[in-house]
Amino acid sequence: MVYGNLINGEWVETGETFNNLNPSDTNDIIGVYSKAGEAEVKAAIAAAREALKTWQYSTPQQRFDVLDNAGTEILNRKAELGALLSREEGKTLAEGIGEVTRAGHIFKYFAGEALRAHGEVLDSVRPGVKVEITREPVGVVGLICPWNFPIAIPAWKMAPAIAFGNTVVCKPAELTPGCAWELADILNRAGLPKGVLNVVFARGSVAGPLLIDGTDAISFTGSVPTGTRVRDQAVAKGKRIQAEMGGKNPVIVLDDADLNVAVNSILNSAFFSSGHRCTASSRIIVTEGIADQFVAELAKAAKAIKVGDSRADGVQMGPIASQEQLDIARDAVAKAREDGAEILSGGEDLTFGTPGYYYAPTLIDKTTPDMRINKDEVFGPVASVIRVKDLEEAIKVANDTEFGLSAGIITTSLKSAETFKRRSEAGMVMVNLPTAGVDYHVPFGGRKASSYGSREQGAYAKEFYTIVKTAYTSA
Ligand code: UN1
Repeated sequence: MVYGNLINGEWVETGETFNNLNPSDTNDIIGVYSKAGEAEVKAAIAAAREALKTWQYSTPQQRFDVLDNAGTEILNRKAELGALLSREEGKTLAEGIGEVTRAGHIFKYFAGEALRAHGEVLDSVRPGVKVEITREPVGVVGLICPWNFPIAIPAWKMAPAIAFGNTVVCKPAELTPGCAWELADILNRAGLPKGVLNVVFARGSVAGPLLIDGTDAISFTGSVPTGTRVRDQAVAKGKRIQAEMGGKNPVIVLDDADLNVAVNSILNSAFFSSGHRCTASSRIIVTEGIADQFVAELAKAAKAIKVGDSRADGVQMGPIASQEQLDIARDAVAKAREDGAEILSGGEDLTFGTPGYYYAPTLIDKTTPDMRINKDEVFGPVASVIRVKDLEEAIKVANDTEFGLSAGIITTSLKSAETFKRRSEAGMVMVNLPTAGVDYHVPFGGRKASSYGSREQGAYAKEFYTIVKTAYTSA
């Protein structure tokens, strides 16, 4: 069977295919997918444009029902979909099931959001005149999704788009088409009229320009270079754009930190999911008093992480998702070595009897803020330690980056935590928690080069997926 592209409610095949490979064992072909070209992307945009004519006036009940049905099916199938996710992306089975659960909850949340009141009514400054502020759909939205959250990210873009009456053309990541296909199938059977959701497995270089041209808004999550290009092209054409890009997320560990909290939260956000999170902790900024003890404990814990086939029992970290990402991790570690840093754990490939992209959780010590390892995003299981004198220096180093997505502090001092929350230049700040692993009902997004446009998720999603109308009535 070849998995097709969803265009106008039909599964469309093109003759050209690509394979979905398991990064734990590249001999394992998970599925064969039909590659969309220019004609299919254009057809998908046309179908979405046509469907918008009626879907924009659909009732909240219709939208609720579709999203609620989809959420229910996703939650019912979480073990099966979680296994698919783990097999195609490489995160562990538990992480895969967790992500599918999150996707199910996102659909349930936005089902409710379709019913909630989003407008306002005011008296005009003129007598007898009423002002209504309503929110209308933006139109056809283009969703460009990354491979690292193959179900949650498409979910948190599709669900609000549909909840607010938009129609959609989604371009999933080429590396992880499996979950995107399942999501398309689930929504297609959940009661969506044809053309409201279209999913095309096209190359970014093909789909990107067509989506920017043909849609009314683009929601992008991915790398900084691609996101910046998409943003600039969209802005030049006057299109609404939101882009979630990279991070070089700092976490500060102060002398008064609870050592267990520090080790466990950094273990989680630096190494779990193989570091494939834009919210991953990558710069660990530690004050001198606790540095030696903390670094020794963290290195011990990093070495003890059980790496292996993503779906095997007891595995805590799966492979890296692709050869390209593996090369980026190797290269970043090589540069750190060249720059004089010290590798405390990992820094090498691992083998487990299958051809997979296995790399050891890598902790690098004796780094300085200006080293390349502290500037460039690795997007792999690699974190570096920067030692500092005090909170003041820690905050300065934490903010000394072009990025500003997530930032954390581990401390038992209320005063230090409050100071950090106020002065951090990140969009999301975490106290005594991992920098990754965010809730679905609150805004997600960063500052500086990490993000552009309005926030995703929670009630803030409506800022992107609706457009405001101000209506005056004199009766
Ligand atoms: C999380 O930390 O749970 O691509 C979510 C990413 C982010 C999502 C992170 N947009 O990694």
